[in-house]
Amino acid sequence: MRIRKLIPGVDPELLVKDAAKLMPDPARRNFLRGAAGLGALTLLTGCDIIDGDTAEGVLRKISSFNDGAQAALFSRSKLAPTYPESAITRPFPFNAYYSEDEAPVVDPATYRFEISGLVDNKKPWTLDELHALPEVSQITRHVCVEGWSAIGSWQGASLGDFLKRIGADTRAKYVFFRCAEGYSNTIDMATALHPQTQMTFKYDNKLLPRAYGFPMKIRMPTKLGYKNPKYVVAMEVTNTDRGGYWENQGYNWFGGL
Ligand SMILES: Nc1nc2c(c(=O)[nH]1)N[C@H]1C(S)=C(S)[C@@H](COP(=O)(O)O)O[C@H]1N2
Ligand SMILES: [Mo]
Repeated sequence: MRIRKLIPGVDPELLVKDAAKLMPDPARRNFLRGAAGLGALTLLTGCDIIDGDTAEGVLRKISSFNDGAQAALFSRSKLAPTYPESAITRPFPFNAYYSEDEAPVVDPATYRFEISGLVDNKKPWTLDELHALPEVSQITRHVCVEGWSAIGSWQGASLGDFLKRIGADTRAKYVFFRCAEGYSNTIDMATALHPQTQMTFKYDNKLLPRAYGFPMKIRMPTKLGYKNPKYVVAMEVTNTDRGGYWENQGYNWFGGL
């Protein structure tokens, strides 16, 4: 533990409170809130809070500590809960950083799913080719950080199987997705290979409506809503973190549930 000096102009109590909010597990959160102070923060995160760090820098260190902790705890075999048809939320809510009438319109005839990076076969995929992949289905809960959640029914193909089919290097660290309107996400390879991670073409057994991401979204019931990209047009398998729309604005990178 090496705290040499407090950050000038920053109230240590407020900093600890902010840090507590970023903690993934309640026990640690409470420990921090329980007046343990900056020393406890260093103890818990192993972050060396040194002279000259800004408050933001400290919070960023804790956030990346969380990413690491969450990634270490993430189990490829632990499944998100599934639900019966009767539990489906109707109508399913729309969410994006714009209103529903501004959602991108993708032409199915000219659509190509572009593949790049650490992959043997980079051939772009047409929608018909994607629809011919073996179908998997899930009824799972989508959780949005804006304070709502909803149970939906999604059908598509297993992303893990697809990655193996195209000869992706599954030892690579990340998979990056780019969307029609410029939204994006980078996810960790363990989540990409998770058995419930789905390249989704249908909602409730019908083609994905425009609002829900036509022609393809990536559905990850182990991740928060903002990590589930809609209108996906390109994928890159990479060892470089390409960030994401909300991640770049400070949302937790791992975004696990
Ligand atoms: N391309 C794209 N994907 C996106 C978003 C977006 O704005 N653009 N918003 C994310 C957020 S914050 C949420 S909660 C879900 C909402 O998905 P839904 O409209 O199917 O409920 O999409 C996620 N994926
Ligand atoms: Mo969200």
